Amino acid sequence: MISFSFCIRCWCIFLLIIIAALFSGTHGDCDFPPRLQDADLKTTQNSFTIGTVVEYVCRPGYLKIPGRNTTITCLSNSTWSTPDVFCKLRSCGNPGDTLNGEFHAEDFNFGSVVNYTCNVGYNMISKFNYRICQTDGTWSNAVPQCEAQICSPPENILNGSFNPTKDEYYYQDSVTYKCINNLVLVGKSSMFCTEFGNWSSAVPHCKGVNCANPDVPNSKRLSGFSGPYTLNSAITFKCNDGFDIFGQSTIECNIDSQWEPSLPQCLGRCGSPPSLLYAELKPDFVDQKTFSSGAEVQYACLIGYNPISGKNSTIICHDATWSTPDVFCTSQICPPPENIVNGSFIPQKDQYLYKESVTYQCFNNMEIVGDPSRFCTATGKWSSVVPSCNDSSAQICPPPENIVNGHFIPQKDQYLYKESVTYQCFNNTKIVGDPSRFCTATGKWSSIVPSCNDGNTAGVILGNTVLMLTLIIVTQVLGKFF
Ligand SMILES: *[C@@H]1O[C@H](CO)[C@@H](O)[C@H](O)[C@H]1NC(C)=O
Ligand SMILES: *[C@@H]1O[C@H](CO)[C@@H](O)[C@H](O)[C@H]1NC(C)=O
Ligand SMILES: *[C@@H]1O[C@H](CO)[C@@H](O)[C@H](O)[C@H]1NC(C)=O
Ligand SMILES: *[C@@H]1O[C@H](CO)[C@@H](O)[C@H](O)[C@H]1NC(C)=O
Ligand SMILES: *[C@@H]1O[C@H](CO)[C@@H](O)[C@H](O)[C@H]1NC(C)=O
Ligand SMILES: *[C@@H]1O[C@H](CO)[C@@H](O)[C@H](O)[C@H]1NC(C)=O
Ligand SMILES: *[C@@H]1O[C@H](CO)[C@@H](O)[C@H](O)[C@H]1NC(C)=O
Ligand SMILES: *[C@@H]1O[C@H](CO)[C@@H](O)[C@H](O)[C@H]1NC(C)=O
Ligand SMILES: CC(=O)N[C@H]1CO[C@H](CO)[C@@H](O)[C@@H]1O
Repeated sequence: MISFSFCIRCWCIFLLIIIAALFSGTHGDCDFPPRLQDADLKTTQNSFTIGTVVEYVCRPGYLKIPGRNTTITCLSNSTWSTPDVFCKLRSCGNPGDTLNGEFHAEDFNFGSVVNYTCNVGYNMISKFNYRICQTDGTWSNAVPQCEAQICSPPENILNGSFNPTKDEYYYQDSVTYKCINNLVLVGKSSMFCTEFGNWSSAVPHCKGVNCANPDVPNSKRLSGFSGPYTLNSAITFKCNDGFDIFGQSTIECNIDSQWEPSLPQCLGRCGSPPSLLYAELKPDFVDQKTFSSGAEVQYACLIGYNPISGKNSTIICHDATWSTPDVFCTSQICPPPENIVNGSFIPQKDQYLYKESVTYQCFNNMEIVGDPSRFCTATGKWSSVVPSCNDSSAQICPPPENIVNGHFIPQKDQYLYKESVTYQCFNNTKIVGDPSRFCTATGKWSSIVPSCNDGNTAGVILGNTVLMLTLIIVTQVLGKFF
């Protein structure tokens, strides 16, 4: 019994001791030491009384920094002393350069991934394009390798070849094509292997270029006298004297075997423009002696001629020849002139051209008064004034003059137009002059008065003449004395 009760007592004391120990423990021990990022605790203890020293070891990939304290101590106020920095990341060092490439890294420490890239035109041929810094301080795998881009040989071309020829070409290798004979290479002659593994330009081709020997009449050549004319061959022409050039004087053979620009022409000059019937050159062109091909001259209708609408009054010189002119002037037209009473005109037409004339005539021998001729003028009017026919049937003549030793018959007070008288002589005298006279349209008698003469007439005349001369002499003699 006693032992049992003792045991109860023992338990109680033990519990008290435990409780006391617990109370004092919370006062005297340190908590579990702090976890460090780069180091592990090197102890299996669970309680840490004041004064306990625990040690750390650097984790894999970290190195202990020499001289640094790796321990911490449970201090008297039940806290741990502050740990030193005693680990550092393990460095793998420079991961190594690669040819034709470069790497990118933040550092070379444990866990770093260093990426490798190839320069333009180079490809990664290694399985891994990176290296990792491992815990043991070495880099994973080998340095990645870059290899130049490969181009397969370029195409062969007809009638040409390229250089150099190889089984394979690398980035920036170039080849140059050329053609056989005088063929012209069309396209870029040189190309290079690109970063993409294709060639920088399309394959050129060879082409025969041969321009025909051109013929430009009336010219001579200043250059390019003889062929063959291949790409960019040039010829310069000069026209002979008296010819003008039309087009470019220098032409070049193009890739299509055509001359470019097209052949020039040497065209002759024209002389004076032709004279036209009803037109004259406009004054601007009158003084010019020669005209180049293509020159145009204008005509104007002469006075009395009018331009025909829609007709061209211009002619053009082409290669020393004037174009055929239109009929572009038409004569001025006059309508038929006025009719007249007791007369008519000839010729009778519907219309009359400039300068055409008509002649008026009177019927029944009637006298025409005014100008019987009229012509069509430039203004379309008739010249002068309309003549008229004087109806002289009403015209009368007085009796004609009497004559010595004669008379006329019939004797009347007045005579009508065209009535006639006949003179007769008496006493054996003879009539001198036209014995017949008639009454004219003007009321006067036609011709002159006749006279009557006998055989003595000559003697009388002679006697009279002698008397006259005597008188003259006497008068002159008397004049001298007075
Ligand atoms: C490290 O520190 C502890 C106290 O925290 C000390 O007892 C010990 O001697 C030190 N060790 C060295 C190597 O300095
Ligand atoms: C415990 O003591 C140390 C050194 O005496 C001191 O640096 C630290 O601040 C103390 N900690 C507390 C919680 O009082
Ligand atoms: C390396 O490449 C990886 C994956 O592409 C990327 O996550 C990393 O940031 C790169 N590192 C550097 C230093 O460029
Ligand atoms: C270019 O080659 C083709 C095919 O071989 C041939 O028929 C042609 O005559 C050649 N051309 C010239 C100008 O040599
Ligand atoms: C080469 O290939 C690249 C990428 O595919 C393309 O952009 C380019 O146009 C090609 N060059 C030629 C000349 O074909
Ligand atoms: C008249 O003829 C000339 C020369 O043939 C030409 O150049 C011009 O254009 C023509 N004018 C008209 C109005 O038809
Ligand atoms: C002249 O004309 C008038 C009027 O028409 C006519 O009466 C007359 O007889 C004509 N005279 C002659 C001589 O014809
Ligand atoms: C016709 O003739 C007569 C006689 O000469 C003249 O008097 C008259 O004036 C004339 N008439 C005309 C219209 O000329
Ligand atoms: C026949 C006749 O008439 N005879 C005449 C001749 O001349 C004389 C004089 O002049 C007249 O007297 C006549 O009568």
